[in-house]
Amino acid sequence: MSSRKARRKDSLGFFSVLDDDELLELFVQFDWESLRACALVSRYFYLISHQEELWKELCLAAYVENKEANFSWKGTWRRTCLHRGKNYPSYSYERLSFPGLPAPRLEDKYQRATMPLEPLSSVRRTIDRRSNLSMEDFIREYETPNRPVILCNVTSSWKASTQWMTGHFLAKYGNVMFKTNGTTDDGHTFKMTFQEYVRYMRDNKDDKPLYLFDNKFMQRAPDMMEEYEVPFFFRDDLFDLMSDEDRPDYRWFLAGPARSGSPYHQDPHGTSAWNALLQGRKRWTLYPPHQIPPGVDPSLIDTEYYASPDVMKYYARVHPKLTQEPPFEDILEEGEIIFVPSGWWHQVLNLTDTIAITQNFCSPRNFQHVLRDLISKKNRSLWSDFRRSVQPRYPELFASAQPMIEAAMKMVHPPTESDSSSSDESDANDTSSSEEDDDAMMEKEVELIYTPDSSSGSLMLLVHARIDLFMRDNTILVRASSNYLMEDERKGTVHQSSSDVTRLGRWIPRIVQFSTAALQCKLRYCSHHITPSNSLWQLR
Ligand SMILES: O=C(O)CCC(=O)C(=O)O
Ligand SMILES: [Fe+2]
Repeated sequence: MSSRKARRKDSLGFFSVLDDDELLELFVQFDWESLRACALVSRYFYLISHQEELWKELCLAAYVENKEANFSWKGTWRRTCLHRGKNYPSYSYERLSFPGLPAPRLEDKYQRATMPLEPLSSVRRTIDRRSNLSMEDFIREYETPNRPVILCNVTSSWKASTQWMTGHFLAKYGNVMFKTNGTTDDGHTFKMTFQEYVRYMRDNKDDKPLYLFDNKFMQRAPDMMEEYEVPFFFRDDLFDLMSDEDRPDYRWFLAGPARSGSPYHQDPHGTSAWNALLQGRKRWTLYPPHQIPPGVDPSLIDTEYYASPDVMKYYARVHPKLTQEPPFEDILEEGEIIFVPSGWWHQVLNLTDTIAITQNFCSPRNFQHVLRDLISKKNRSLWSDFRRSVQPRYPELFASAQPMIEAAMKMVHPPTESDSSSSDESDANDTSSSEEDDDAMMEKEVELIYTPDSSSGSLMLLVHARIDLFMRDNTILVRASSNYLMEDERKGTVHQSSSDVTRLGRWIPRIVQFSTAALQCKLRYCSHHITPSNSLWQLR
């Protein structure tokens, strides 16, 4: 065994059969007390249990109960989480590093969080950039042929162009809660005030920073609606004929620090979009609809909105090895607007702190793309609501799209012998669904137990953790629970915790291989009054 492997095994014990990604998926099951305790097991446990993404998950989950309003950023996700605990003694220490310890995945994450962005901050610009474009020219040269373009000198009359810089914006909207792209444990969007978000933007060390991404900003900050306007190129929007409740989400306020961004995706419902940048710089990469970008997993396109790696993962792993045709690429500068045509794949990396506003729309030019998408995605209520609202006003658009509508319908519902007709009316009324049978939980498949060796010192942390695996439909579910007892000055204290059933998958087969053995894991515990750097001398 190579010495690197041996060192890893020595520090991880039985857990060394799991690779770093698998360990992270396991550790994400723990509550904050377990995760904090794990740092004292060994050097490798320390490294894993200090991963910010684990603490980020815990933070987002914690603020469900706390109604999110009290969120206060403390410089790292770990500190933010721990310092909200009532009994946690607050002391600070330097985070340890173990240069000799091989932890390839964790090192990759660190590399993504720290790699300089300068080399990505200039690019051969391959998207047209136009000033003073007329509506006619925009339609003829870009919208009808479905080609991207960057528009200059459009936002200068907006209040937002001078007031939506973080400083100004903070003064006016600092106390407003905005939605982020984080999800809480109960499936809600994680929100925070702009003030806290700015503090987070300034000193986070994430490789995949939380992105402020709010489709309801106008409800909490209605003044913002007066501070920008839809550019005249994009005012034809057939979705405007639907009620606000019925139409799909279509406008977002976006703010994010360097390294945040949007992985490759195609915008929803076949719409086109415009994205106006009020502060900062964004690197855009686009591919036409038929060309699946490198890094996108074709097997996930139908089920995942982002079937692609995070933006920084893309730049660290995929970008250096690009062999296929280069994307259309450019850097959107402050005050510019990019037009993203229907169906185009696009990815965005924020190169600095950024503030932007974006809207999606359906005009007579991308109308057929939208229809095809609404029909093919089998979103029947949206399709029938759209048709009910738009057809009376634009009968000629529907008439000219009729052959396409019929062809798309046939693709979704190939006619069977018993079908005398396959009219779209019957499709719109079809309410059949494949609902999950929630009671179909099958029996437990495997139980893993690890217990400590009780001979390693007077201060002991006993950990008994249990991982239950379930099969439901074709998905493996995991439930982790742990209880432990600290024999220090808090003698007799028993903490119990259990995390929710979570959908996982990849690491299970590896565990199942040796599931028959009980896992023995030596834990040495030092009182939390001793800083980890003092205590770790005895750890492997
Ligand atoms: O991160 C960005 O600016 C791009 C956002 C985007 O593509 C979207 O909202 O669909
Ligand atoms: Fe998009």
